Amino acid sequence: MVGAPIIAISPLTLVFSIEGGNDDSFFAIDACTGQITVDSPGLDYELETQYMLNISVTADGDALASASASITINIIDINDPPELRVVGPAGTSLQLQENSPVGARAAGFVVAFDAENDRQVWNVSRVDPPQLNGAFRLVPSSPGNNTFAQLEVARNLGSGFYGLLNFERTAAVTLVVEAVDASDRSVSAVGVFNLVVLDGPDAPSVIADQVIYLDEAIVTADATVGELIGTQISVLDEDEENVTMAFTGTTFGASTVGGLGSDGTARVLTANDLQLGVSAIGEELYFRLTRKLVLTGTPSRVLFGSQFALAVYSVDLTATDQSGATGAGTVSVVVTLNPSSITSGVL
Ligand SMILES: [Ca+2]
Ligand SMILES: [Ca+2]
Ligand SMILES: [Ca+2]
Ligand SMILES: [Ca+2]
Repeated sequence: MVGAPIIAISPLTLVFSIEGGNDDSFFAIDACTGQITVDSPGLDYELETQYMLNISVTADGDALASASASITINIIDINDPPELRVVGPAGTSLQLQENSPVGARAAGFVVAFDAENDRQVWNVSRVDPPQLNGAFRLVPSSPGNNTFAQLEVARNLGSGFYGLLNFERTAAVTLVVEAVDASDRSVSAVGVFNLVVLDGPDAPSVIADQVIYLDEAIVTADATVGELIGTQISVLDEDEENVTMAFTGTTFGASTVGGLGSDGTARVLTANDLQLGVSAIGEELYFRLTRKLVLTGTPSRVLFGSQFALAVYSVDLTATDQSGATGAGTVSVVVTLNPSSITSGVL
């Protein structure tokens, strides 16, 4: 409804019509009551603030008994929500390098086209995959810029195999973005946009929580340098580079359980007791111990998981790829009781 009905006074039946000023057909008039109404959408204060309609009223269909009046319709401005879209380096997606650190910004902009140039409070309200929820924030591209925002890494997402912003695992991310008018929180807009994760170098990752089991019968026998012993150690380089691996220190310390020393003290494991050799090359690398650890004395025996352990060591490893990127990790080396050494009363 636009204003009150047009008033015309006559004892005869009156017929109202719009004769001019309605070029875009935004308005209609009720022929009987003279009530003007909006007839089609698209009224926009930013495009046209005022319309002048020429209204005619005719008595009983008698064209000679008619009058006309010019009616002014003022369009009242309201606060429009912004139109959101992405302007990216290659179209409508943002782009961000995998393994990006906190504060890194994606290429491209989220743009808020707002009729009133209102300041927007930006919010990344949802991310898919969900493990990236809370990973990003949107910030104005420059201080005071109400139109252009950039996506920024908000927290440490890690890198390599365990990284959350990981091209090899999730190259496409979906963002649900909200822009709320800073001065009127009831006015807001939501957009759904794509973030393309770009491939970058990955440091090698020593797979976590690995346990290397060495049988007592092997480690107590004479050493044969170069012989592969124990279960494998897995390292993964997502770029499929070759990786070399080394012990991080020369001494790994004492066993956390039991002991291997003849004097009853826990035997300290050193890098001389073990060596690392490659047993396979590919995206996933397997290293195995290649030298024997010689046990002396009568060790104590402790239950480790489902097996009896003579000793449990924590061994730090450093993996280095062809680009020189390094990854650190720790594996447990467990010397397990060989069943043949079980005699009654020993345990
Ligand atoms: Ca606005
Ligand atoms: Ca990766
Ligand atoms: Ca990569
Ligand atoms: Ca690499």
